[in-house]
Amino acid sequence: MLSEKVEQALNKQVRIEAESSQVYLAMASWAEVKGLEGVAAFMYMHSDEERMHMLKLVKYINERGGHATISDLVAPKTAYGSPKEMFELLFKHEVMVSQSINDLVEISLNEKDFSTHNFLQWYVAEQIEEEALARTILDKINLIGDDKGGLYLFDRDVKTLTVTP
Ligand code: OFO
Repeated sequence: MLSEKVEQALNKQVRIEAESSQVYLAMASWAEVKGLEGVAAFMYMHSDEERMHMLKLVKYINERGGHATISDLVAPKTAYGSPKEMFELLFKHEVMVSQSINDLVEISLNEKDFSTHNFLQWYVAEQIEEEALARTILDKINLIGDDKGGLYLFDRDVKTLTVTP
């Protein structure tokens, strides 16, 4: 059985993962409209992954006798000044998600909920990957600068960059 504190914190994470999915979806749509097909494909795929992160939490909460609640979400930004600005936001977003997972791990330990602590290790590992990927992409974007040819090649190759869901 989940304590109220852990249940609340897990439900907060359900919302954050759902918002992440929306953040990536908004980025996918913007990139598609701007003709960045590869970036759009990457973002659509990532949006699906975030939904999977959310569902995994929903199932876990309900399995442990809690109730996963689905709430309304904060609307994501829908336009960006440049691909660079978009990827900077993505990186910041993932750092925020990591922080939230870390807080959750701390709560599970304080509540002596070792099952939840164990369950969360998957998210801890996932965030290491996601942050590293976001940083790699940002480095590439910074290297490209204003070079249109570089952006074309980046768009072609970014589809191959992925994290394991
Ligand atoms: Fe990209 O964050 Fe989920 O876990």
